[in-house]
Amino acid sequence: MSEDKLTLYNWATSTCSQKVRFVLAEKALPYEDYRVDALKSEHLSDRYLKLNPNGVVPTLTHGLNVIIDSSVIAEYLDEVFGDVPLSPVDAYGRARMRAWRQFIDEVPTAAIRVPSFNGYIKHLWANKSDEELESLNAKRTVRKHFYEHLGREGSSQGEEARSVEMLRETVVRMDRALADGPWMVGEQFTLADITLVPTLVRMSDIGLARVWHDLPRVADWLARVERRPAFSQAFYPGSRFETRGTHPLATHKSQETAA
Ligand SMILES: N[C@@H](CCC(=O)N[C@@H](CS)C(=O)NCC(=O)O)C(=O)O
Repeated sequence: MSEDKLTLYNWATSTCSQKVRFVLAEKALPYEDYRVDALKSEHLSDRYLKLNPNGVVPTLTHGLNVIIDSSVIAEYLDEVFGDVPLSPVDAYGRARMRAWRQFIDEVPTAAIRVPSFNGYIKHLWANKSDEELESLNAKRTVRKHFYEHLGREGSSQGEEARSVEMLRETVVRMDRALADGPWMVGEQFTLADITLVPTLVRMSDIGLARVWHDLPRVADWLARVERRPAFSQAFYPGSRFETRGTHPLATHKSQETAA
């Protein structure tokens, strides 16, 4: 194995994977795009769990190094491949960027799972027997109780409403920050912007763009993000829930990608 080779274990529609693919594309880094087969629960296989004990995508390998957690991967890539910097040079700027990362990981990233699961993912469970579901859950590590709670029915309407409330809180904060833009922490396009993109794209794809209907700065930010060349590389055809005729969890063979 080449010492410097980058491999991203991911799947097309995973928001956390989209974040890392966006970083790789901004930096024009070539990597092997290993598509984990979600429909076969490859992320819960013994082999994958050795790489990522959380049983989630993405995972990055860089030579022999294994890096997990999309925000950590994003920062790792920015530190190691600094030619196209995605973090402010000053400590205060970096602190503001990281405060966004913390908020995004805790609030909207968790919130968006609820309508995503209810609307698009739970139908995958319909044809599985109770035994199959139980044996899948038995292999889960950090997500075991989350999926046990969702069961076959998904979240209640109340939980869904609370998630939308948290997504609204997110875009209101974005709007405030963008008043001093053009980007989330000022002049520079940073990881704070990239970390928000998959959530807003997912919201847009599942009919939640109305949540920012009165916040034109957020709409304008998203339009500018979508015009960046990295956007279409991270969100290639088949990687969005809106893509008609393509299964949301469609997977393809592992392939070499020049990001
Ligand atoms: N904190 C992790 C979360 C990753 C995560 O939740 N990945 C989802 C896809 S976006 C996943 O693999 N889910 C698998 C499952 O729920 O079974 C990260 O940021 O990488």
